[in-house]
Amino acid sequence: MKTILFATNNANKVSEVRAILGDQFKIQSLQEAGVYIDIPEPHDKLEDNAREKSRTIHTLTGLHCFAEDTGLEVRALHGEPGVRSARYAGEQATDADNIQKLLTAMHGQTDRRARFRTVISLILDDVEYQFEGICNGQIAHAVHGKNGFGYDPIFIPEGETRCFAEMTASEKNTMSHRKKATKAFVDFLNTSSRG
Ligand code: ITT
Repeated sequence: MKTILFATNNANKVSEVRAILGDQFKIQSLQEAGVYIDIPEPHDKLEDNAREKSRTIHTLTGLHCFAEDTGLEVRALHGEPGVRSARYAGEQATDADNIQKLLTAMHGQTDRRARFRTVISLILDDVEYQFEGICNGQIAHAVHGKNGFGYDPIFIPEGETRCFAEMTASEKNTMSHRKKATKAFVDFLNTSSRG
């Protein structure tokens, strides 16, 4: 299995995972597979939403595929926005709306600890496998940088002074939640000789 379908409508995720994987596996996007659907995310756990996305696309296409769900979990907000990260400021919220809502919620807060958590759900021969990646860090007091996507302008990973959005894509890809989850997923594919 050299080609695997990535069940996401987020083009930023596709380019990050492609860059992380290099030429080890060929990632096919939903667009390339001719699949145009709004994948449901109805659950209150990243694990369940990731599974919902991969199963939906596997049922539709019959192909080996994987999906991921990612959330930004903020300690002082009891894990919010978490699984609701994409819709934090409303169903049609933009990245800027979500960031603004989070900065407002964190106003005056001294405990700025947060983490990104990614759960990948892989379906191979009708069996599901999950892989997790966590990146600890802090919520900045204001937006910084123009790279990346989502909450990258306000997330400072542990051991860094810059936000993800101030880093190059390859710098982010050395330390991100997505990098860690993708590495676990690739190690599994390689060790189970499915590559
Ligand atoms: P799919 O469900 O189609 O994969 P999505 O954009 O809806 O795409 P998620 O539900 O996983 O994906 O996204 C949760 C939110 O977290 C969304 O607002 C993203 O922009 C944000 N996000 C995900 N990964 C991120 C990253 O690496 N850096 C910053 N923000 C990220």
